[in-house]
Amino acid sequence: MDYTAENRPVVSVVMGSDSDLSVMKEATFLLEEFDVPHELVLASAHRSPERTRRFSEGAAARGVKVIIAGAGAAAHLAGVIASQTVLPVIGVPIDSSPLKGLDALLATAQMPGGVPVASMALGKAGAKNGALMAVRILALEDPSLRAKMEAYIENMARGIEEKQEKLRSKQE
Ligand code: RP5
Repeated sequence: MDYTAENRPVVSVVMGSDSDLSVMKEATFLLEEFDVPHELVLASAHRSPERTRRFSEGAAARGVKVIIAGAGAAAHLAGVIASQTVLPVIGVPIDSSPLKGLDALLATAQMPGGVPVASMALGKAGAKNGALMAVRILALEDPSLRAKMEAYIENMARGIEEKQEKLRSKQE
């Protein structure tokens, strides 16, 4: 990612391991679709705590407005980041463990009172919704982004109408 002023990331997509990329790229695809400048960051709450701390404490000063953090297993990444920044943190639990993500889901959702993490669904749907949630937050202060989100929602509804039409014509 190019860190020039006009291209500074406003969303950080953070993941605990490069093995999470196949899930978290769903978030970056959507941010690209909405033309939201973003960055992809590797930081592990357990394996690189110092790097995670530096990222969390420095993100707001770099112009980042929303953080999406995906991790699997004992997924502390989103919570640890949320404890070290005032930015909104969206957690994406990843189904990368023998417990198939139940561990990550609970670790992401069950934050103690005082340190909020907005937990998404497990896996790719969660990564996708994490990006959409970030766009909705940014759209509060950005009318052009709000218009894009409205168009996205209308387009989704149109897709259902079209699929319904296809189903109907197959049944005839
Ligand atoms: C977590 O442990 C990561 O977020 C990943 O989902 C999981 C496994 O990591 P690797 O052993 O594949 O690097 O910290």
